[in-house]
Formats: sequence, structure tokens, C-alpha cells
Amino acid sequence: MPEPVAAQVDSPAKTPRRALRLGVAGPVGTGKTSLIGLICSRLGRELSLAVVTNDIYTDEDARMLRAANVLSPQRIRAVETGACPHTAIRDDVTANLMAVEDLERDFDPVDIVLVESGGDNLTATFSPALVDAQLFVLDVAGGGDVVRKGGPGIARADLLVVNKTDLAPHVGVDADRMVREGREARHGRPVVALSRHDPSAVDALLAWVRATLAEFRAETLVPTDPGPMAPHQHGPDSTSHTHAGRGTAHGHDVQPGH
Ligand SMILES: Nc1nc2c(ncn2[C@@H]2O[C@H](COP(=O)(O)OP(=O)(O)OP(=O)(O)O)[C@@H](O)[C@H]2O)c(=O)[nH]1
Ligand SMILES: [Mg+2]
Repeated sequence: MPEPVAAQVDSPAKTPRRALRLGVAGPVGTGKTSLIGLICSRLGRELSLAVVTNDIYTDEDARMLRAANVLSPQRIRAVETGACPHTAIRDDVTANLMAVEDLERDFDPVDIVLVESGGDNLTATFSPALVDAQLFVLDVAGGGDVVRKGGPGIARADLLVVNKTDLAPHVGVDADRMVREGREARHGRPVVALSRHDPSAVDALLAWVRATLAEFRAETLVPTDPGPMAPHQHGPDSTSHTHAGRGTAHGHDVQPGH
């Protein structure tokens, strides 16, 4: 008697559940790894989390998180970009996407994969092909006027974090003013003033993460592109301008102004 057909066919490999992919970008040293550590230590028991870090030449951030013991070490993976950090999170996201998908498969089901950008300047943002939502992290130690300097992350990331507010009195910066200017520049998009020493500020950050996960699960979260560039000029006769469309492709006929 021949076997029933169903018994002869290998069951198809289970497709891992797609996690919420959350990007964390911002200038060097503003506290991106620490913020990810905070999220992992506070939410790691109620949610299945994983982390991808990006460094140019090392896996320093991944090692820092593993040493902090906020998550099982295998759930933290490093991508060594070998180039400008923004290239790996925006222009060619292949290595990051592979790391994210590996984690989703190895620890299925994963609720959130946090992706840390290598520290860059004010222009680095994630491609919506890599993350579903992104945070941009500034700190008060970078100076009170940094919000006014603008850039796509400050203006249009899903969340702007003004970090290390506990240091504000020591560096002569008005953190409340930074937050106010952030809100003005972002036209209603959220801003969180954060210090890891301030429990209510940490709760505000966690509330945003939970709300974003709820939106993702309800399939109402639409990944938006903060846009690739700060205002810039094409040449001596050109006026400063932006390309404000949501990632709309455009050509530059004249390159020297870049
Ligand atoms: N006072 C204070 N220091 C903080 C806070 N969060 C982070 N730091 C410190 O800021 C420094 C940089 O933190 P990281 O988390 O390594 O910053 P990063 O943005 O990941 O740095 P890169 O990956 O090198 O760009 C460390 O010495 C942290 O301990 C905070 O809320 N308050
Ligand atoms: Mg870091």
C-alpha cells in the first residue's frame, strides 16, 4: 500500500514571526547603547528581545551589552560596517537585514529587534527597508543648541530623545528648552527627556516602545523615512534647500555643492 501523500511530503519550514524592528541612531556617545541596555533590562522578561549593533571596526557595543548582562549573550549580534555607519543602515542594509532575520529565526518568536547605528553626525537615519520605527538620541552634553542645528533625525525620527538630563546643570544647558525646541521643530512628533537615573523618564521611554509595538501588532504602524539629508547646497549659485519628500528618489545634476 502506498503511503498517504501527506506523509511523504516534508512539512514546510516554519516561517519565523517578523519582529518589530526599532532603530536607534544619533551622534557618538549620546547614550544609544545605554538606552538599548535600559530597554532590555526593563522589558526583557515580558518580551522576547534581540539586538544588532553597528560599529565601524569593532564589536565594542555588543560586548558592552553582553557584559551588562541585560539579555542572553546570543541575542546580541554585532555588524562591523567597515565604512561610514550611515552606509550600513541606509544605503546598503543587507548585512543588518541578515543579522535581524537570523535573530528572528534563531529565537522565534522575537517581539522586538533593536538596531543600534554606529555613532555618526546629525545626518544619519535608518532606511525604512531596515526598521519599522526609529529613535534619534541627542544628549545635553552635546550643547543646548544642537536641536536648533536640525537634521532629518531630529526633525522626523519617530521619537527624539534628549538624553542625560541629569548632566544639564553641570554643563550649563537648559534641558527643558532643548525639549521645547525639539517639539517645535518636530511639529507634534514626540520628544522624551531622558536620564537613566530618572524613573519617570525611563517609564515614558518604555511607554513609547510599548505603544509602538502595539501599533506594529495592530498593523497600523507605517514605517516612514525621516529623509536622507540635512539642508544643503548644490553649488555657489544655489540657495540652501532640502529634499523633504519621504525618501522620494531625486537626481542631483550638479554635485560640487555636496
Ligand atoms: N550621566 C549620564 N550618563 C549617561 C546616561 N546614559 C548614558 N550615559 C553615559 O554616556 C556614555 C556614552 O554612552 P553609550 O551608551 O556608550 O553611548 P553611545 O551613543 O552608544 O556611544 P557610541 O556607540 O560610541 O556612539 C557612557 O559613559 C554612559 O555611561 C545618562 O542617562 N546619564
Ligand atoms: Mg554605542
